[in-house]
Formats: sequence, structure tokens, C-alpha cells
Amino acid sequence: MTLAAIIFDVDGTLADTERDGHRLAFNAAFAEAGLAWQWDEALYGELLAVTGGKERIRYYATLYAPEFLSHPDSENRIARLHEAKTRHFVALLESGGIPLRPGVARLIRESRAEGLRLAIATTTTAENVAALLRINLGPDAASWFDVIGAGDVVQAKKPAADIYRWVLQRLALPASACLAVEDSTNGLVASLGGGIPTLVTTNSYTLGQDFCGALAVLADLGATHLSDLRRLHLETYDQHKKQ
Ligand code: XBP
Ligand code: MG
Repeated sequence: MTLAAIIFDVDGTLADTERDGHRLAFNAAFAEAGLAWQWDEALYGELLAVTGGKERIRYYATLYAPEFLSHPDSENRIARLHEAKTRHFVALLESGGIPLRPGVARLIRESRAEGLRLAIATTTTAENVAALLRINLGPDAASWFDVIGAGDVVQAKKPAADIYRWVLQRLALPASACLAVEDSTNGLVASLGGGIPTLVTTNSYTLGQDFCGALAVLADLGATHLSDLRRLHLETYDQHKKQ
């Protein structure tokens, strides 16, 4: 099966957004709301077990501030907090403080030059994706992606495979014609759940996680070219044929 599309995860894959991006945006939103919640790097690493910003706030409150959830308006307050956090995250992106990871821009350019289709499957919001692409790749970058599956377009977030199935359906491609690029166990379980061969690039929060089933686990894409991805993808089918 020839490789027809690359499906990129966003956070931790396109850019290292968590430690110095989303985490600071959450803290800014909490301060703005008058909440004495401050997520340090270690606590945030624990909270990353839950994907989705609203889900992560709820998870934190369950563990550390259960009284917050007993408030009848807690879901609405979480939604408002998350909107403020997204505003702060976009402001961080606008400041240029969150660049793409090594090799990402080059691989996107190589894929476009060879007519390979591009897609995104992420838990973060479409607003964050649009800002990350615009600021790092230019005003028309979002149009380079045939499908952008983001945030609440699906109810069940990663590690559920829903977002990948949502993207595959709109690509109108079989999973076997695609290659996913992920950074975390949650992401890998989601892409493999959708039947998509997956390459993992680790980061400081995901190094050492379980990446069983990945085609390969790399530190980053700095030395990886589209020809390498095509070969990796092809090997998947050679292996399957031998099984
Ligand atoms: C990682 C996530 C996201 C971000 C925060 O998404 O789990 O929730 O941590 O972004 P990805 P939001 O699938 O790209 O790795 O607050 O917008 O959810
Ligand atoms: Mg990720």
C-alpha cells in the first residue's frame, strides 16, 4: 500500500507546547479567575495523563479541589476557564515563543512538493492549531492540510481512536495508506486504535512511556526525510505479509 497521507498530532509532535505553553496558559487563566491553582512542571506531567484541557481541569479538581466540582455551575466555570486559557495560549504563540520541532517544517514542505496529503488529529482546539500553523508556517498554512481534526469534534478524546477515525473518514483513505506521527502513549493508542501505522517522536514529558506497536521511536524528526517515512511505511506491509 503506497503512502498517501501523513497525519500529524500537534502537542508534543508539531511543537513542544506543553511545559512552557499550555501549562503557563492554564496558570494564567487560574490567576485571572482568582484561583490559587498553580500547576508546576512535575504536577503538569501527572495531569497530562488526561487529554483535553477541560477534562484536565476537571481531573485536577477531582484530585486536589473537589469542592470546586460541588458548585452547581462547575461545568460552566470549567468552560470559561478553558476559554481564558486558550486566549493565553494563543497569546504565547503570537509572541513567537513556541516554534515547530526539528524537521517538522521541512517534512511538511517535502510532503507538499511530492503531492502527499497532510492531515492533523489533535486533542487541542482548532483555534490553537490555526494559530500554531499561521505563526510558524505562514497565513495560508492551514490550507495545506486536507483535514484538521481538533478538540471537541469528537466526544471521546485520545487514547480513544475517535479523532483518528474522524480524520480518516474525511480523508476518504484506508488507515493502511496513512502514517501517523505522535509523541505520547495516549496518542499512539489512539492512532493504532484507528489501524494507522505510527511513528513516535518523544519529548521530555513522554520519554520512557510505553510505545509498543510504534513503527519507530525517534528523539525528533531533525534527521528524518520523507523518503525515510516512505520506507518505514513500506516495511509495515512487508512485515504484515511475512506474518
Ligand atoms: C494534547 C492534549 C491537549 C493539550 C492542551 O493534545 O491533550 O489537551 O494538552 O490543549 P495532542 P487544550 O492530541 O495534540 O497531543 O487545552 O486545547 O485541550
Ligand atoms: Mg501529542
